Amino acid sequence: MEIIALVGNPNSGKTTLFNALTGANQKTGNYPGVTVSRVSGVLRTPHGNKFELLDLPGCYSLTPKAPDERITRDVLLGDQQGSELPSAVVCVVDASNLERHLYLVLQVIDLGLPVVVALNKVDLAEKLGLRINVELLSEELGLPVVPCQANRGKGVLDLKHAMRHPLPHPSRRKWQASKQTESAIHDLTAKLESEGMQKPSAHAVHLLADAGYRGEDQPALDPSIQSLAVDLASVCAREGVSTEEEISQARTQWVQSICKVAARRQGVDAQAGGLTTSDKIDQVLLHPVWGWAFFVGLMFVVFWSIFSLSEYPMGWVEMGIDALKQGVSTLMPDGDVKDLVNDGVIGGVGSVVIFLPQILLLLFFIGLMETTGYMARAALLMDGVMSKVGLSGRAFLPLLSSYACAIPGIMATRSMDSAKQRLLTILIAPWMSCTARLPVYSLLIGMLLAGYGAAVQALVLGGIYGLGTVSALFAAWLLAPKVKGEEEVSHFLMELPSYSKPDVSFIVRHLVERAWSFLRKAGTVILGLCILLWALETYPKPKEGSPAADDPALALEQSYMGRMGHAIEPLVKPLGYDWRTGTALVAAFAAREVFNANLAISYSVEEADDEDKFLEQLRGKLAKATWPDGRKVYTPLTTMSLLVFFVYALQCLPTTVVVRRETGSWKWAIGQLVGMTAVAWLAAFTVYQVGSLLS
Ligand SMILES: Nc1nc2c(ncn2[C@@H]2O[C@H](COP(=O)(O)OP(=O)(O)OP(=O)(O)O)[C@@H](O)[C@H]2O)c(=O)[nH]1
Ligand SMILES: [Mg+2]
Repeated sequence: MEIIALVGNPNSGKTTLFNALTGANQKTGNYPGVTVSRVSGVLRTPHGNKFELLDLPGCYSLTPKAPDERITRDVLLGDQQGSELPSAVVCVVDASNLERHLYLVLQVIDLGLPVVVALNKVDLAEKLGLRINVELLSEELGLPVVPCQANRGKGVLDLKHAMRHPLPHPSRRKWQASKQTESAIHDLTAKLESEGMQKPSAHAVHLLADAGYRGEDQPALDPSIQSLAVDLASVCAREGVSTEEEISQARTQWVQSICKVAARRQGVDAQAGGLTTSDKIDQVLLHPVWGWAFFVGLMFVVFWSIFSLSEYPMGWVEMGIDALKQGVSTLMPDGDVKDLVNDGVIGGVGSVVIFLPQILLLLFFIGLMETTGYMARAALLMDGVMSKVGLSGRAFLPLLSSYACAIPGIMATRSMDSAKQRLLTILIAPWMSCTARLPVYSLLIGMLLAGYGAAVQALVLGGIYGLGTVSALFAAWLLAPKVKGEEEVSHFLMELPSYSKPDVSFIVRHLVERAWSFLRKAGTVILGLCILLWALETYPKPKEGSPAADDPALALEQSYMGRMGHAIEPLVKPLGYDWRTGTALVAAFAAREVFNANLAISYSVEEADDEDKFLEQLRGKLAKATWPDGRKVYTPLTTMSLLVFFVYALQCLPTTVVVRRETGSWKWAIGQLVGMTAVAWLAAFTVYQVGSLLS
């Protein structure tokens, strides 16, 4: 299938357009750097043509600074292994930022590929009073220009019409450089042609326009060609001409001259003194005092809602679980199968699923920040704090998405241009508490602070997230001198997108997807582990007539799990945990949520107050648990020690695998796993032991 690639500056709306053209539901967001890998889908035109459509990471130019931009360049130059050269490119241009975005269009034209320009965000341009003469622009560029508003689906059909066979002809190069540069382009083109290379002049221009490209290893290029390019560029340099500077200037001049005639500002001139709405909002939200006040207030609202707003949906889930338990109790005959269903399946899986509403609420707030454009502001606000510990403000967005899950957070570091900064960010990202920890935090905070209102619980939860974050920043500060790379933290230059209304329908679609994937995980991995854990805690069964036959607690101690638990008890006892908590902690290395499930299963033998609802029952059983000498296991100190353990422990195998892939070395991945787990143990130990001494 022929390939069409979507290319454009970050945040121009490529993924929104990709979703509209293919019916996919890829993640979009109102900040630069959302897409960090190549995603493909199928595009069908109204004429029956079928193409493979590629959504690519955004880039400002084809001279990549960050790993994600490199992906785009490699696709366009046909350098990516296993990928054919695209037959055409759709350049997505933000109409409200025409001048800057057209520069990339010129670069793509210079590659000799057929181009269609999607002039997106025309609504924003209109608000700014910008009038763009589409016909003139199309004539000057020598290619089709289709105005569209991707987030409303406007212009999508016209775009499909423009992408049918026969594809438009490639446009000609627009600019002219000095005699020296032109002659270098000419000589290099001749050499490439004699080598039988496709699109020789396009490659010649690219080699001379990008010193990095001709200087580094290119598997698709003959080294003799690269050395000729280096020689030609140095001949020019001796004559005082830098080929890359000259080509870049020639392109910029051409773009400026076109924008002068094709784009006109009407009415209020926003840039000449008048402030746009976004500017006015930013005067408050980026204010050194009010900006911070808003940020802290917002965080409080988020955590408060997790406890208060989620009450109702959690109540509904609870009712469902209770009804299921009731049904099983009355319908099934007593025996092992009933115990498995009640304690292992409903009890175990239920103790995880009940926290789904809280997870969705947190993701909803993250979605709001992402789609309105507030994320980019928060990143800017954080820049000052981050630079103090040797991190760039750029690290903020990957770290923020790690609160949802560390994996996309770590992937998002691909848009960071400094390798050192990127590695530091990857190393600390798992200390941003992810949603898989939320069920554990919530279960424990509910026990620790039973009887306190949502506001107090919110403050403690906020404190736990804060503990992870502050520790991560501190770790970055400690690690910064140990990681090789440039010392200077590069200045944070992030484009601030205009604010937009939250895209609630997108957020809701995304939440449904997340809820579905959570339930799938609960129904497969967690269910399987629950059954396994139940079996380990039920077998071997005590012999008839033995003391354990009449004492479920003793039977549990003699089970496989009981024996394993006792074996690891010396390791967890100094942290204040009994063997049951210890095994739950070990099981949580498979998936953090399994901690709840394992507690629910292993404490199911405790007496329950039948009046209570599911969650109160579980907390009630935990609260009743005692050591052999009668002391309570779940004292406030033990609970705090557990909370701290979960903040720091890296209990997530997929994260370790992704860290290995993104850093290219097991050294960092394993070092991170061992380091974080060791810190978790030490921190929990300190909390418990110091607390015990003081109390
Ligand atoms: N006002 C307006 N907003 C749009 C339009 N098209 C897309 N957006 C919004 O622009 C933001 C960026 O869209 P994305 O599709 O994520 O942009 P992208 O080019 O894929 O961005 P990166 O992946 O970061 O390079 C989102 O919040 C979209 O909802 C449009 O025509 N008008
Ligand atoms: Mg994108």
